[in-house]
Amino acid sequence: MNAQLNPALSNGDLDAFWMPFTANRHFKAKPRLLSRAQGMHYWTADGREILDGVAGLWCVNAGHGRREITEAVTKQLGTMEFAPAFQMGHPIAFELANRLAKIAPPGLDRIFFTNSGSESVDTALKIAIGYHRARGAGQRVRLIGREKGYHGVGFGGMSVGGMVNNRKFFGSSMLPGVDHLPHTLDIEHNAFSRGLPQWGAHLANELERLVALHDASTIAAVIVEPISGSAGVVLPPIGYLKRLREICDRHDILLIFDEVITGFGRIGKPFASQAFDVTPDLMTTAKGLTNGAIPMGAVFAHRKIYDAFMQGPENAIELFHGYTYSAHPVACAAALATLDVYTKEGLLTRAATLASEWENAVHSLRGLPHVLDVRNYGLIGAVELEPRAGKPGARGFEVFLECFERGVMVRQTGDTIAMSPPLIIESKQIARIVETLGAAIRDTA
Ligand code: PXG
Repeated sequence: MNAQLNPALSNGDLDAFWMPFTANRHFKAKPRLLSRAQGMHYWTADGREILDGVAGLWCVNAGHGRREITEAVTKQLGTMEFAPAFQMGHPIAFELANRLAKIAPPGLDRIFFTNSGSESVDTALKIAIGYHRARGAGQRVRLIGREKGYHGVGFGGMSVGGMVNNRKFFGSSMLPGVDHLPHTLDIEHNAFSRGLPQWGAHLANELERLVALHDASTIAAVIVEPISGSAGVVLPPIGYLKRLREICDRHDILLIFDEVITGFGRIGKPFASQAFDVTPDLMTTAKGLTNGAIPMGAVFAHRKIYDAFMQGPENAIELFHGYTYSAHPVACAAALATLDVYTKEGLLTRAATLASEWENAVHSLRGLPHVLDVRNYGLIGAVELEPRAGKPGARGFEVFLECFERGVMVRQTGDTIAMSPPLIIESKQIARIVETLGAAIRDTA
């Protein structure tokens, strides 16, 4: 089977790679190998064209094979492949931070570089705790996440995260002192909402309950995704994020938005905080920062947070944190070229112009067998399917496989199918994704 899909691989060749978040045995028995990509498409190892309905993994926002990014990376590799960022610097790291500061939400103009979303999250959590300590409130160490939240796979991100499978296998090896808000997915009240759901802003008041339980003086930060992606696209009810912001302000708690998925144009503004008009104190990003071409993440910190650290002797390190590859020159080059592409092609706002067409398209799936809910915002869409009796996730996986067979790549989490195409998508491709998904749902019914 393997050899048939890719003549370059014999059966045993698939054994060594322990694949992440993958059903390894199922995959290796029937692999789906991608070997080339351009624009809106992948090509499989056996030459089939696949329309990319998920921008790789929510990251290739400008589409695949962007010449400008390839050239910038190649040039940087030829000029200086690596330079340390600990007690040393290189110009394009500063140039990139300045460029990012210009598109950042108000005040979030101090940028810390990482290599992934998980690292961005753990960095932001550490900065939040360090910030309070620097201000003489070292007892504020408690972190609040949310059910169904996904904040990567580091111990910090896992602890504040709220997806059960990502937690339950790792025993009690969680950060202490973490609590969770309830999630905002409520199909009973909000099924088939177009855009943000009406019902549920009051769920933010649960933060007051946690403050009453733990006392504000012990809480460092609240972290939420403005829109949860991994959990199957969970939208914030109208007014919910504003209310979280107000409660955090009232109690001097930092608000962290995890914009690893929503950042860089996914919902029609550079960042979701701008689309929703709610400004966090810290913002985590990755993915679209380099169009997925080179791993990189960035934490955007409010200037007041940076300034709080800038005290003590001038020759002392202010934040004992960083990665060998923080501000890696090749990643910086990729990010700068990516920002150029986004700017030149208006991609940071293009999702806003496509949003209503996208909304109509995905909501056309309402009424198909087993469709319990359809959710959308910007260029994000999700279809929630009724689980097969006693087999949660089985229907979702079948629909995902059927779409792939039919030449469209979507994402599956449990029985939810998520879509987040490159922001360069054209109308006929929107139609193709939705028609294919509809056919797959009908055929697997
Ligand atoms: N925060 C959020 C909100 C994310 O969506 C991470 C942190 C972690 O990023 P890294 O770069 O460490 O993976 C993510 C990652 C999916 C899917 O299927 C989503 C992610 C990763 C893989 C799959 O929806 N998001």
